[in-house]
Amino acid sequence: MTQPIRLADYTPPSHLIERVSLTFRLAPKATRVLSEIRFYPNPAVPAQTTLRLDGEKLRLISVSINGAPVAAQPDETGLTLTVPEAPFTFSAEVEISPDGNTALEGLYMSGGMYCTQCEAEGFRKITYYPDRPDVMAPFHVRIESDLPVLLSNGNPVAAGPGWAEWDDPWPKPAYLFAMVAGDLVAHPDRFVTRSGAEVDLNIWVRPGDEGRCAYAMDSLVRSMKWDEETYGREYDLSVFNIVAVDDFNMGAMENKGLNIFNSKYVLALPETATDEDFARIETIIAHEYFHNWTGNRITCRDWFQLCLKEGLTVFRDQQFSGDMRSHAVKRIEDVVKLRTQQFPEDGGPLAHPVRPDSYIEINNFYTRTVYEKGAEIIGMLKLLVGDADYAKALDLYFARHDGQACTIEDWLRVFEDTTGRDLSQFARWYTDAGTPRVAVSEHWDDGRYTLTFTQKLTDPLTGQPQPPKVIPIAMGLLDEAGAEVVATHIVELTDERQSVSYDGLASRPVPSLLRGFSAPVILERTPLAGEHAFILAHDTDLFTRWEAGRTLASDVMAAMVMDGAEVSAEWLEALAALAVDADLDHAFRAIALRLPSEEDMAQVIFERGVTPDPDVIRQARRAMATALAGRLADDLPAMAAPLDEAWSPDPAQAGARALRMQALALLSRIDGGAAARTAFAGATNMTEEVGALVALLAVGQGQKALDSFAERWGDDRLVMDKWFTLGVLYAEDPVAAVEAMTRHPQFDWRNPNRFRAVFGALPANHAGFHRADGAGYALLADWLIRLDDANPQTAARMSAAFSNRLRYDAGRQKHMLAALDRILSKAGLSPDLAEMAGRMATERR
Ligand code: B3K
Ligand code: ZN
Repeated sequence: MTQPIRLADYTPPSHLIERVSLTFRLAPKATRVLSEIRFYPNPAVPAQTTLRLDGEKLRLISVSINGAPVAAQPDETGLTLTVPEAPFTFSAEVEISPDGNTALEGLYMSGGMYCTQCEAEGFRKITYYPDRPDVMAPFHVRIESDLPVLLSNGNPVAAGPGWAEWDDPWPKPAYLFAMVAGDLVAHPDRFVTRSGAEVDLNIWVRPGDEGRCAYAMDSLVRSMKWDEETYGREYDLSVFNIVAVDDFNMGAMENKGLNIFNSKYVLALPETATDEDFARIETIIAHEYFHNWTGNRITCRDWFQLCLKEGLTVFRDQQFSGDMRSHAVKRIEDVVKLRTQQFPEDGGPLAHPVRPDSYIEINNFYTRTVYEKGAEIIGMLKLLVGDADYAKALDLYFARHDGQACTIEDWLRVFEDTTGRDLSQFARWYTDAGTPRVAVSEHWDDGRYTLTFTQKLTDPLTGQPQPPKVIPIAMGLLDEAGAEVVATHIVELTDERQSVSYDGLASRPVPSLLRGFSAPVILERTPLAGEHAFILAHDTDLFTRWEAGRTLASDVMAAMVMDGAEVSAEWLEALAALAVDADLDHAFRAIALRLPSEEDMAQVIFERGVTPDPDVIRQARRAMATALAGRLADDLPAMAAPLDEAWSPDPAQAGARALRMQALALLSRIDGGAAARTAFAGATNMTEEVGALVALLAVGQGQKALDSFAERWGDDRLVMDKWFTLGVLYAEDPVAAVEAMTRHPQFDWRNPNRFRAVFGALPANHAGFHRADGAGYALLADWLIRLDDANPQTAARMSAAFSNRLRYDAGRQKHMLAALDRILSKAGLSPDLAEMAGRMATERR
């Protein structure tokens, strides 16, 4: 087993780099990479005469030091050299085969173009180098190829027939290196920074796709402007290039001046992309752009500090999307994602601190915890210090650390220096894994209302108790008429048990707790009868209103599943009132009408000490939807009627469409799918087309529509990914559906988008994946084993579907464990998948 890397073992680099010069002679099977690297001894450490360079899967042609050839013997992971004590120039020539690179890390080919992905440790598959983020250098790159478009980081300096040169003046770690060569066309634009610098913007795509870039470009321009206005950050090169590629392991990559994107997050037209796709494009474009400062100008000292750039950049993209759209709805969406994905991660075998202290494969730590919980920590910090000090601290962060590779300690010190606060207790959010639980009890006594909060913190992996954290609880109090008697304020919890009292109240108030989800915790509180419905109807905070509706729905579903209860009339009335409340924003009504997912319900029921039965959950959820549709029967036809405006990506219109699609889905529960069939036939954009299709599929009426969808969109790769997903997600038997999909002529399992379309949908079909006979688990294991040979990173990431094993009954657990054991016994298993499957298989209650 590969040995873990530990944060405690960090040592600074022996050598630093003054500048790097690279030449690429591109050929699919035999690309030559020539490097010239000017090293100097790191003044911060004792002088050393040994230099270790990382390098993997490279054919070494030659090495020289200061022009003199040296006989160097590489091993599996790199090269050790004896070097002078003074500065020296290291030169090497290596050969690599981008064509055979199916792992999509390093230099690889996608659809006839060359492209790169270096984060986290892909540069070592391009040439020998100290491939660690704390070694930063300016890069000069020459590309030789007959392909018409040759791109790298920084500014273009010169080009001729068959070659181009680029220069990136900003010192950067190798993980931000990028190079692209291909037959590409640009969707161009221009941006003038607030200090007057002109920037050429280009989105590069394959010929034919240039008409689908307008929304991504518009998002980029808005992001650039927003970062100037909100954080005072300007762009710092004369060009900013984005390239869309079809084969990509994740969403996108923030390489300096040359972002590389999964084409799914660039290309969009109303006919081919849903409103959700548009929103995701906006967010991801912003996220990668924002990395220019939070990630690139200020980077991480080592990969344990990944949340330094990711948590902060996610927080920034969430702020941006909130500013562009509705803050409340954005917050609700983010919290749903956090609770569905991050909370279970933080309570299961894959739990780790936001700043982990060890890893085997760093790619396995690009997790919800590092990203989304990392962003929650920034949000809490901002609430605790206030907006003005947050802005000051950020200014200090940029001024103090520009050009450096930093740690979480550096980040927190900036806030301590700005505010004078001691953040040592707050720092536990970075070092301690697990979702805190906060039990709330209350006492009413003649005008005095007291709330007592008790923190319950346990290490999810060891079961040991943890010391209390700093937890900001945003709250207010309402009177019985729904008027706010105490406005929103922050109660800062620091002790294990802490009380807060409010005096002089005329009557017992209703508390509105954790407004805006001010901390990523689980509140444990027994509400008084009718309280959720009251908050849902009256609270001034939209998040808390939604939360009350969500809790009410979970309670109803749990009672149906656990005690065979009926759909509750209280819930129906409360939700129906909200559904037709014209004072509320459409997007909010749409999201409030969404029922908790089957997966969410499995977790809720498990937490109540009962083993979830996926089939029973599915039945209960359907019964609730049908009852809600019945209650709203008179209103649904009008709510589901087409919009009479020309399509626009505008958030208000997208919100109206979302509500319409919710209504259509409910309507199909009671009209046999009639309205959805009409909507599908008449759809003029992808949101309506998919929305109507989903409404039909969810009631078992969608097969014909699904077939006609494939006929219509057979030539469109991104749209066909949706078809592959929907065919599995809504199948009564997704195992059979997946088997059929994998035999489809367009099923290309090496393409991560296509693989994810099918095998991401399988576990998302909760009752189907968790079939009692284990066939869902076995099928996923078969394909992960196959994918692992080609693409370990994506195989490892998708294996997390097995992480909730202990939630289920003994039979399912046995089948899941068998699937994991089969993965673990595969000959030649990658360290990536071995680490993930190993952690999941060894989990004990
Ligand atoms: N920084 C990249 C993620 C790289 C993942 C490497 N396995 C994208 C992002 O977070 O912006
Ligand atoms: Zn990022």
